[in-house]
Amino acid sequence: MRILLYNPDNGVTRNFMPHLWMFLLQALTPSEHEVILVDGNTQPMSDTDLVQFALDNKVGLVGIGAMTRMIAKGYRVADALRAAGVRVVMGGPHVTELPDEALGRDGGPRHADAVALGEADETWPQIVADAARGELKEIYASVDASGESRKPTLQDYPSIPWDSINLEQFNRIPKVVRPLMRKFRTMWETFHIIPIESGRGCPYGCEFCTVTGFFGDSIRFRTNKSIVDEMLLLKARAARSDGKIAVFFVDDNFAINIKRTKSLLRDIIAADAQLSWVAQISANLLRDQELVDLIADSGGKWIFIGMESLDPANLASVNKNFNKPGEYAAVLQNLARRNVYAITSFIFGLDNDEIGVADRTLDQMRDWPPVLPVFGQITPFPSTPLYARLEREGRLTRPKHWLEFEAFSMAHTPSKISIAGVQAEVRAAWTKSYSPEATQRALTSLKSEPAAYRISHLLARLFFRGIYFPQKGTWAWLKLLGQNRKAIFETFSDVIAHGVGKTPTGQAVEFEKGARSFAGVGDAGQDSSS
Ligand code: B12
Ligand code: SF4
Repeated sequence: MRILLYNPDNGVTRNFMPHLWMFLLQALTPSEHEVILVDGNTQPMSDTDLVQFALDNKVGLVGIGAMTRMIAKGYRVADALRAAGVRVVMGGPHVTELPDEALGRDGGPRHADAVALGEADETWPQIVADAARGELKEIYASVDASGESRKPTLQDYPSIPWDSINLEQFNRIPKVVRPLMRKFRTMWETFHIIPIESGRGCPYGCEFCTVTGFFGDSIRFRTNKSIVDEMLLLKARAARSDGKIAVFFVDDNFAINIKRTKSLLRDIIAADAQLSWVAQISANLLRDQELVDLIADSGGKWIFIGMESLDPANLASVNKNFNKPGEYAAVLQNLARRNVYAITSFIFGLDNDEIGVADRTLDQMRDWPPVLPVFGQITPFPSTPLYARLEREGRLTRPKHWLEFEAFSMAHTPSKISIAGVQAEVRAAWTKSYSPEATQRALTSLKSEPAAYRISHLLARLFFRGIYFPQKGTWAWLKLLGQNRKAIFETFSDVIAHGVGKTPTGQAVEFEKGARSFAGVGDAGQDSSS
């Protein structure tokens, strides 16, 4: 049987990396079946085109996985496929939270032949076998002999064949630029950001989050070896191609068990498996100096920190008071000391927010090393404690907001500010954080660092701006580059003067293995990794 795994886009927000679930399910598919991957973010297709694609390729089963944001498109595509006689199974967080909606048991139309609830590592082979026999059931859930929900241990995690998977659709280097990259032998003809998970589960239970409900509060880890092997495969692939590969550890809190994380990072270093990586880690765990050293030495470049708010009352209101805004400056300095920087994520519209929250947040950030801030507004996702509370309080204005998706548009009434007020604050925060002046300030603060870090910030800032202000087409990009010409000119002048990997005072840095591998300078930092 030929299986199509499809990840819908929503036409508004784009993902910068492929979704792990597709590669994971592909790796878990028995070898007699063939799997095709289509990500709507990288291969946008209309519903009709996708149906034609499925029919042309004689697809026997389509698997659709979607976050809440993409579900409306997911349902539309599923409807079109089913109307053409193609069977559809849906999985992922949204249908797990609302299976009745997908199966048309809530009074609405039916969208899927079957749904996979929760983690599908164990149920997927069963779904495929049932579909091949023409005996697809409606609901698949992983349960033990007594009917209790069972979570995969991750101890027997499949090996994802990263060395042979066709990643062409996920290359981040625009097609028009690739010939130039080839001609000048830059080794940047391809650039892939690859998702790797090292564990699942989060015990914190923040009010707005679906993770504790979905993955559970007990944490499960893969073995260090299986993660290191995956990185070695990717590293070998990057070396074979004229391109780069970076890794996004998609764990919700990569350092939730610091001892385990340190042991993993030590193993990555010992195996020489370093690739540049990004991970999500909460600020409270980044006080640990040795952890930060290991992060840097193992290739860590950016740490995503869910700060949410700088107001302790807001944090308490969403059960996230393990975040301590008072320690952020020190934590960020500790990271920057090793040239590791933070992507800081904020949510506006929390119950204690008032007009001016954007400026108040940006004012506090001025003392920090340069960060990549992202701003959103609080969104009640189905099955979260937040959704239940707002429903009880009669504050949901669009209770099924996902069926009428609008980016950056609220679905409930905030307490001390209007919906329009929150949206204006989010806009102001993005505008001010990614203005050419803000980018120039960020790069100036890095002037004693090697140009590699300034290039990394410059590029990241140009792309991150696009999360809120989508930059579509060559003209939009040329305009953006023109607006930031001063920062671009200064960065490239620095490259010409000192090279990419040297500080203005001449210290050499091996970017991929962390800032402290100074060639020709005392190697004081290496001890933490042994
Ligand atoms: C990485 C990640 C991202 C990446 C992008 C996604 C990507 N390319 O991987 C980034 C950082 C860009 C991102 C952004 C956002 N994200 Co996000 N993200 C994640 C994260 C941390 C990991 C996803 C992952 O790979 N998990 C591991 C895989 C193996 O798990 P999985 O995807 O759930 O798949 C398993 C099952 O669900 C199932 N399955 C999944 N699909 C399918 C399909 C079929 C057919 C079957 C049978 C089974 C199946 O099988 C898999 C194996 O068991 C999750 C949290 C989490 N731990 O999952 C949040 C999460 C998915 N994100 C979330 C949110 C809210 C967002 C944002 C809206 C945040 C924001 N406010 O901006 C944005 C939206 C992005 C957009 N494009 O619009 C929510 C989604 C909640 C929901 N109900 O939709 C999650 C769950 C986190 C949370 N706090 O609740 N995200
Ligand atoms: S927001 Fe982060 S820390 Fe809080 S429950 Fe979700 S994954 Fe855990």
